[in-house]
Amino acid sequence: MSTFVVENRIWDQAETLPRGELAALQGAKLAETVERVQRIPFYQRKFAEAGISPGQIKSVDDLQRLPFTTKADLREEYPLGMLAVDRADVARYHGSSGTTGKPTMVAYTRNDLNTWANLCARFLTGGGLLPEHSVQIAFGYGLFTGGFGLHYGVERVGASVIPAAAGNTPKQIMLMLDMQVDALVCTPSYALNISEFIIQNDIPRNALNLKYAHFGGEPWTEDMRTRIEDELGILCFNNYGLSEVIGPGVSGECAVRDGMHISEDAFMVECINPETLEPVAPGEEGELVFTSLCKEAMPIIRYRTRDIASLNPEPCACGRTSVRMSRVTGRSDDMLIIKGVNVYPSQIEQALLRVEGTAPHYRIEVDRPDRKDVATVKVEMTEDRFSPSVKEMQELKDKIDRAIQGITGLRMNIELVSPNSLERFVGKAQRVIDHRKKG
Ligand code: DLL
Repeated sequence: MSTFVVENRIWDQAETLPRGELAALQGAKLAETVERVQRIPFYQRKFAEAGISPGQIKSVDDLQRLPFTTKADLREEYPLGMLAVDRADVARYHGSSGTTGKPTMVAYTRNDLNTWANLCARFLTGGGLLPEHSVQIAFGYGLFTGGFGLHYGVERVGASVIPAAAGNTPKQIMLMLDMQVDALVCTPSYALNISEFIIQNDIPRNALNLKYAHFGGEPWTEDMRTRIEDELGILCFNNYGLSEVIGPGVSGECAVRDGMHISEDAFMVECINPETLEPVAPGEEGELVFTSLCKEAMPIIRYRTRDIASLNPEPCACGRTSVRMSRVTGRSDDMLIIKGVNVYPSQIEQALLRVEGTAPHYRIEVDRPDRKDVATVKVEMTEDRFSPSVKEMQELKDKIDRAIQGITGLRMNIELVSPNSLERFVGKAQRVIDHRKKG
């Protein structure tokens, strides 16, 4: 465990606004946003279809009268149908990491970039960043919002950036050692690779000066946090965001680390039942929906993220007044339905991390031979458990089988594979291969 202590620090006063003041501010900004989106033909149509005129939207209570926006809508408007400003006023473009086809392009004005840096500075400050720290950013720098988003957030705090970008793990570690880096920023799955490299190469942990890390960009579990914290002797913080909404900076953990504070002065959040589209109760899981309140270039109304999480409106010990979101348990489009049971890759991860002798590198393959779903989990053994004894291998498989069954209620085929045999990822991990036809 880390001996590093993160003191409770708050970046700006908007984080602690009394709820009443926040609602008034949100109402005013919502009305402005609704006016602004009238410059976008897509929203003109949507508002007309819903029979709403912008002047009718005056307070936060009117949010639910507005139409939803989906990923499919954004695809149809590719590349810049959702732009609410002249192209001359755009300062930067990014794109979301689409697994297939074209990315979804997003745009920022100068003011948007300023807002974004401020939002990233908030969660970074909440999670330990001080102006005297140096931060290694091992996210991709490119269309992906992770690299540049965090980069400007770190600079906004006044700390120094080492823009290492993703990949080349030996070099990452060389930099971390030589530059005595204080904090690491990357995806949790890439952090796992970095940690693995450090262990495999017998690099003494005290040669590193690393104190904490900010991970985001993909789902991860509490067990994964414990694992990385133990291996690297650091504190790990979770932060969340998506390009369509702004990028990283939508929410992040504070020193209490009990949920991610949503920057509600910049976004309104809802949590809905993805089937009925009705709000779920606080604490209940549902799909997160965000409405931007201060974006100029690409304001967005009620964006259905497909991310499944729950909201906690209880006040936090840190003094921030914002609603906190739980970890994202999965994206509704990553959810597997196996024999009629809903399973998220994060549940498998949780099970595997609880079985000694397995490395947290896994792949889930699903197929449907003879019209019956069959799920196979390929999991790497750790070096010390890799054994020629059939009996030991069988015992390990049985343990994994029981752990997965305990969490998902399902039996899956377990395939043990040798250490270091599964592909490693430097950005977002791809852990599921579904051979069944979708649809
Ligand atoms: O991943 C933005 C980001 C970059 C956030 C770096 C945090 C750090 P996209 O590429 O558009 O943007 O992917 C967004 O990634 O809808 C979630 O499904 C997932 N995601 C992002 N952060 C988390 C997280 C960036 N902390 C999609 N936990 C989102 C779980 C996350 N899932």
